Amino acid sequence: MKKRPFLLSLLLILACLPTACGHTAPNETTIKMEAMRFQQDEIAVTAGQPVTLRLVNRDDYAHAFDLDDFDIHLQLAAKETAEVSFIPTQSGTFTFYCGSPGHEAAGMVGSITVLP
Ligand SMILES: [Cu+2]
Repeated sequence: MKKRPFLLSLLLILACLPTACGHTAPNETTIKMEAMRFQQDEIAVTAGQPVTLRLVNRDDYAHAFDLDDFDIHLQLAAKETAEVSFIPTQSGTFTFYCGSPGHEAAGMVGSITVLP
């Protein structure tokens, strides 16, 4: 009996973790660009739900974020942050990359999976 309040609060904390607490909007994902890499290179979102991608360029040179399948093309100057919002309608796995010359070949690629 004594353990119940503890368990209950633990459950509440766990239930709170994913999105419910409102610190971060659902489906908002931050992708940091650093040292010629996307630090988050595997992203999963849900079809039909609005998604906001927040791109943070931490390098001292420009990067780009290109997601051809959704016609998203962002240019980020050194140390710049940009956001893009869209609603993915088709499920599948799509590739994003940095369109700056040579960056994709150097490893600036990732994938976004849209779950049905
Ligand atoms: Cu780049």
